[in-house]
Amino acid sequence: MAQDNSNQSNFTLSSAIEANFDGLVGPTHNYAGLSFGNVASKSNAKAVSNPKQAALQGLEKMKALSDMGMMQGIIAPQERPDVYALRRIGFSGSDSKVMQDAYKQAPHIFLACCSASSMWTANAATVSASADTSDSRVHFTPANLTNKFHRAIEPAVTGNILRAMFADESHFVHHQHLPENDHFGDEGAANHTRFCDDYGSQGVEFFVYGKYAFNDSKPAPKRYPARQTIEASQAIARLHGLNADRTVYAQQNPDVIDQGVFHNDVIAVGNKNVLFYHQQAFLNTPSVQEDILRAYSDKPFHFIEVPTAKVSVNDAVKSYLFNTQLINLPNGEMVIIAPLECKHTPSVKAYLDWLTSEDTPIKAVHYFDVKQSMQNGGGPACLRLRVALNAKEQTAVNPNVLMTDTKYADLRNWVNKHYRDSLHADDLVDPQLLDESRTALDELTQLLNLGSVYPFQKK
Ligand code: SUG
Repeated sequence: MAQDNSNQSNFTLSSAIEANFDGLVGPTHNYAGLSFGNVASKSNAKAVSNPKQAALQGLEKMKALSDMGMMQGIIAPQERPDVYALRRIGFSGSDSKVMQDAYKQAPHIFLACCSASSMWTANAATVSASADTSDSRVHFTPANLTNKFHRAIEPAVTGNILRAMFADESHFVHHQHLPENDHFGDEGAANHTRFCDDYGSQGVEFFVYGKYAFNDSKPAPKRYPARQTIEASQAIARLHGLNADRTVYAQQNPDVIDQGVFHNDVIAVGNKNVLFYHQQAFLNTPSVQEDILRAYSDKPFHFIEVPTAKVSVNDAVKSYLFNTQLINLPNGEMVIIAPLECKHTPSVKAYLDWLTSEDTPIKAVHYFDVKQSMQNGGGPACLRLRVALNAKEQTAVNPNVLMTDTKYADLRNWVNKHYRDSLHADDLVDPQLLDESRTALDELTQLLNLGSVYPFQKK
């Protein structure tokens, strides 16, 4: 497979856009029930997965957005099983002995080290547009994902991959992830939204947190964990040099966290001057609206609130109505990229039909099958990291990570060549799977021209 330097994408360079960088599903995609508080992950624990189908479903969505004229990028998966994490906690010997011993002695830890969870790149990092930052560069901070062990092993390699994609220091700044402690629990862009008139002008950055790390008197969920702290959100805003007048913090409603809304992007999504959210999303909706309007200088803004009477929190979580991508097509039309589950949930389908037939900024819904990811609680919005880029920044992105017709064909071939079409938790201990994954990733780094980003390449 040759490197693709041609620009055959349907995306044409324009003044400023918001690009989507989707996580490519890794070869160990499986259902291990690792995410307490994430209903789908828990209820599909031990199901047999299909990594090949998962990766192809993700590629289909990327290609479709690229065909709509959107700038679409690809974020490489991580190396799994993570034998380095297992060595760090005392397993030793050959890679295969490390895996066998961990599987026998600490099966849950072993499974955590096998997760392909880096596919959900909304959790890869928080990204601030250059129009919002004090040094007029795009800032990236990988999420530390401290709440879940299987995710907390992602940030270092995420940082390597992002630096290889956005290497030009005159445009891009990469911070280290926040300190690895619940105090600074950070889940990245899943709890962050940007509002703007157009993608190139200064916007409002909106951070949603689940709890205060240091204030017991504030409300917090009782059943499931709040993964994001306000302390983490404030640290990101400081690191990125955001203007305090254009930064808004809002607390998620702890009651919906307790109903399975483990990230804000499961209950709200924003784009341009639109916030689409459920009536129960925030702890104090009137003050959220007031704060956004003030930061947005009282310019026209659309709050589209979905009432509980039309869509219950349960249906929203089941269908992932809000884990949709709200995007502006090159012709300016705002559309929703939704999972098929929205079409199959009657209350949600009825709501979306109503929404797009009324005089609202949202004009159409496009449905996609991303079921393999959905079964682990990851919808279309979880699978992508948004990066607003002006014209110069667009040309500074590593061109090999962008979707083109050739890249799509190459990646499909790559998946078909290296991925299994069935994987059960017991298969993960097969040393052959580690070899297969490393061979696949080594080839992928050439295809995406990433250099050496994985520990196995740095030996
Ligand atoms: O962190 N699921 C992921 C889903 C992440 C969704 N991302 C956003 N909402 N942005 C999580 O809970 C499940 C893995 C397993 O159980 O095998 C998992 O990690």
